[in-house]
Amino acid sequence: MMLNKKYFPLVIIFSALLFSTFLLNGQDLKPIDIKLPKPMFVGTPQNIKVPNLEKPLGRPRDPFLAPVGTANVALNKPVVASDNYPVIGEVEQVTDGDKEAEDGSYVEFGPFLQHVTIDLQAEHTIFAVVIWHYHKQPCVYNDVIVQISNDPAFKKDVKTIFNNDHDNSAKLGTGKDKNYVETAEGKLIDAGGFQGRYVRCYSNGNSNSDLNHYIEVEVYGLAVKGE
Ligand SMILES: [Ca+2]
Ligand SMILES: [Ca+2]
Repeated sequence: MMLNKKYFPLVIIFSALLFSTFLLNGQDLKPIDIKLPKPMFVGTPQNIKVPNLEKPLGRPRDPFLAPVGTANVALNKPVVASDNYPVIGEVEQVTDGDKEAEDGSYVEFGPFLQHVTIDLQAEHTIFAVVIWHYHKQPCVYNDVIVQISNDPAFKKDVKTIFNNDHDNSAKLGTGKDKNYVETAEGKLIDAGGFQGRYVRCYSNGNSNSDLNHYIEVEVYGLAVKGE
């Protein structure tokens, strides 16, 4: 059967949508390209007893759109940690590009509230931060707080883009974000296009132990023009 001619414009529009980038507010947007590590478990864990836990999506996360050219600007960038002597691994592993769950691919920091700070080495407009704490077994990290600043000490000009510290035990303000189960997908946090040179991530132990882990942190952004 021949396609009726009146449908041709629809076919053209549909094809254009499929093969073009998306356009929003005059900016070309494209899904950011996140390379995922091999998953170590499937399905929804039922045995994690944590309040205010986000219901797993049950399917892959939707693509995240950001301006064309947005890339992981944290790769191989310097990292400093509140715990200078990791129990296992090295602080550099936070940005070394290895996101696999195997032993040897994570850095383990001591108990209580700890943080890592990534220096992007220039101010960037940041659209998303993706965090893999640990994904060998399902677990939930406590007091996950993610901030952006131009101040390496995070004393001023601080934008908090994620905070699930519901009881303000970290004393950085009460957070309204949900607890979540770690998976190979990592946790994607919408950074809202805030600008800054430093990204800091907090945690305070997890549902399996009181230790803090990082496999990788990616920061999807664009360098601020003129730098
Ligand atoms: Ca890594
Ligand atoms: Ca808390």
